[in-house]
Amino acid sequence: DMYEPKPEHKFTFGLWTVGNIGRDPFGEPVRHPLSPVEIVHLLADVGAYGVNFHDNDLIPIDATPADRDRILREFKAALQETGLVVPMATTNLFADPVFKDGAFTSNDPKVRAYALQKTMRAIDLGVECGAKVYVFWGGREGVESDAAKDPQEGLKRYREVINFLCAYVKDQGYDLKFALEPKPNEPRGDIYLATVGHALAFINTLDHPDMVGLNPEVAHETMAGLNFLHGVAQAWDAGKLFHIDLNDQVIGRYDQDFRFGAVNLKAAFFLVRFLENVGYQGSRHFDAHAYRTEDYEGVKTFARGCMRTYLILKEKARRFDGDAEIQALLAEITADDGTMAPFQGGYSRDKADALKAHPFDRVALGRRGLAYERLDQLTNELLLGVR
Ligand code: ASC
Ligand code: MN
Ligand code: MN
Ligand code: MN
Repeated sequence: DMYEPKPEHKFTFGLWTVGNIGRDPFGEPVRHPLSPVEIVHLLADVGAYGVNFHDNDLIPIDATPADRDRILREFKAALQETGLVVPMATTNLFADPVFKDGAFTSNDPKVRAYALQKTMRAIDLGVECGAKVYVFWGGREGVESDAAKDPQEGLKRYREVINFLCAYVKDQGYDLKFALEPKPNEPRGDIYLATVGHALAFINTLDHPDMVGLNPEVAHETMAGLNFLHGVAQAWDAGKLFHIDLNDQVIGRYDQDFRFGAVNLKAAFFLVRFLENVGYQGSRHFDAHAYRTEDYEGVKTFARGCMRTYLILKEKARRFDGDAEIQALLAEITADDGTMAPFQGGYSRDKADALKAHPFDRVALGRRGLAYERLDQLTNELLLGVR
């Protein structure tokens, strides 16, 4: 089976993804909770490469030190047994009531200090399990009312904590990079660092910008109404695509975290093609969960579906790039007769003067049809399996 997941594909899932019990704001859980060890075995069963976690997916927030040691021992034994690895870890800074007004950006300095303590401990735990990337999803960092918090103050607090934690990682000698995960809203009315673009600009204001990159999520940029591929491309261009959260989402709906490819197959296709063609080496992490209608058989179908769709789209990308008609169209669209070479590249005064004096046939340039309709239809037909 050419669509079978293999370790080199670097497919990972969070403990919280296949472990999602289907609670929502209107309804109780529909699946019984699985232990971390059971989740590791489920993921091994479906062919995943790795498993990621929030600190409290693994160790309950109120665990005793003895609980912690036992759980960690059992979890590591399951990793040993299955060969799964832990490429990424993160902190749960959103579920407990203490974080109702944010963690790093809470108005309460005690909450901010507690969040910092919790994150240092969670970093230690993640590194102990082998994580090389540490994700920051600030789900509660924001407001419902702008009367409550000055957004400049929120950003200042955020920056101070990320700077502190970068210094902590260096001081500990950890081999660990940070990845900020933007989201525009939900669970807060408005969340700080709402999109990839916001986060990229913020990184440049940090003490150690080299240590900090992005973990863009399909659903989150889509919730903001944005083109996910464009955000990913800009993160890649900036050398900041440290990790990626794959799933799917309908614009304008609640935070759905659907199976990869469940909504917008064409967008998923161009995303996979991008990741494969630029040579992205990081995890293909699925931050998604099965529909609330599913039992654990359905959860396995969901997880297998995420990986299988990725691999099918990867094969489609190979065909797109090898399709003579599509490639001929692309060559035609980007054709260059070389006459503009004197005006390209960096600035010189001579070049500027020559370009200012050059006559263009504006009307002829504007009359040219670009055949994007044909290109897009060919793309659809390739995806629909008739070419
Ligand atoms: C994460 C992450 C998210 C959130 C969410 C928690 O670590 O990437 O999008 O937490 O999945 O439910
Ligand atoms: Mn999400
Ligand atoms: Mn995510
Ligand atoms: Mn999520």
